[in-house]
Amino acid sequence: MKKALVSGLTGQDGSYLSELLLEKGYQVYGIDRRVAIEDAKQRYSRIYHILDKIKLYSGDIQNYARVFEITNEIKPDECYHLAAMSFVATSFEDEFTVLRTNIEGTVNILNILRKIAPDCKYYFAGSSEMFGKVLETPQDENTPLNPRSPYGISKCAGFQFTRLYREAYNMFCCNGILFNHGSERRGGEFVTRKIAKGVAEIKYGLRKKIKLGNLEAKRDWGHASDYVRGMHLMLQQPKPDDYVLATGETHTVEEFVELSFEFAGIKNWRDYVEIDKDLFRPAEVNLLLGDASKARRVLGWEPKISFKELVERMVKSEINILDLGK
Ligand code: G4F
Repeated sequence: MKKALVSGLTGQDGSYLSELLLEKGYQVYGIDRRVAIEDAKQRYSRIYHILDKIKLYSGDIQNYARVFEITNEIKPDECYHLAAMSFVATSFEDEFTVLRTNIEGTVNILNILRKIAPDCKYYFAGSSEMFGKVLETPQDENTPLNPRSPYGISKCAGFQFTRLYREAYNMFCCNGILFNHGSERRGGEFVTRKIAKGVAEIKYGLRKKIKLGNLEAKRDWGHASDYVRGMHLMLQQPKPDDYVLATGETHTVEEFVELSFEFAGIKNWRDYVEIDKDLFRPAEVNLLLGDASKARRVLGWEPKISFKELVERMVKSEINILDLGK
């Protein structure tokens, strides 16, 4: 039985990846940062259905000694490093937490693997946010990095460290460069979930408006369940490498809003959306559009869920939650 260690297992991607690894017969271990929420159903909402099949170790990736202990006990065959402070807007407010979690946390894991599990295959969750103010379109593995947020800068550092460990220590280290991906399990602060939830609440008369920032930004949005398949495939190749995962389509935030209202059966969406200047970022990434040809060619990866289906699933899921609560 292969052993996989997943940091960030309780998050959106971690939950889909764990399901996939369990299906494939892996033993799945997670590093779980303690937070002061006592209700396990709420805390582990995304993984509650698989909690008895995985093993969670309490720890923080910023704590070298603890991660060393955990890794030493498991001796994983594969390590998927997903844990991060992943919300771009907050990264402008609290740069220091981003640096510690996203850079120091990543170097901790890499350094520990080098010392006690050098044959472990390693995946780093790189991000299209690293392309920032894009220098070419579409973006692929050769597009220069040009980040525009503390989060983007931190991901560039993690990306470069991952490459460095591959080249300097001959370790099996891969970078995924993942474009935006949402799902029914997306965190509430990201724009897709915020819109889907807001639209469902408007439908049920629970609120009148959704406050949003920049509606013109363009993103390449896929479904997280497709992207975790790509992560796993990267670690099954004969050689480590870096891969873009993206749909190859870009849509504005406005299109996401418009379609969400349409799926909820509400007309005249503009009547329900208020633009809030405070939700604009000090520096915005205006356009992301990925070219995943390499992943298609080498990994045989391709996304199955379209933009339209992603929006439909997210809106319907929020409507269902409210239906169940009635
Ligand atoms: O949903 P977002 O917060 O995602 P963002 O910034 O693109 O980052 C996500 O994708 C990255 C991959 O490129 C990941 F690495 C990262 O961890 C995260 O998953 O914002 C999307 C767009 C932005 O342009 C933002 O300015 O939506 C715009 N937006 C407009 N109104 C808003 C809002 N974003 C949020 N979160 N909330 C708003 O009210």
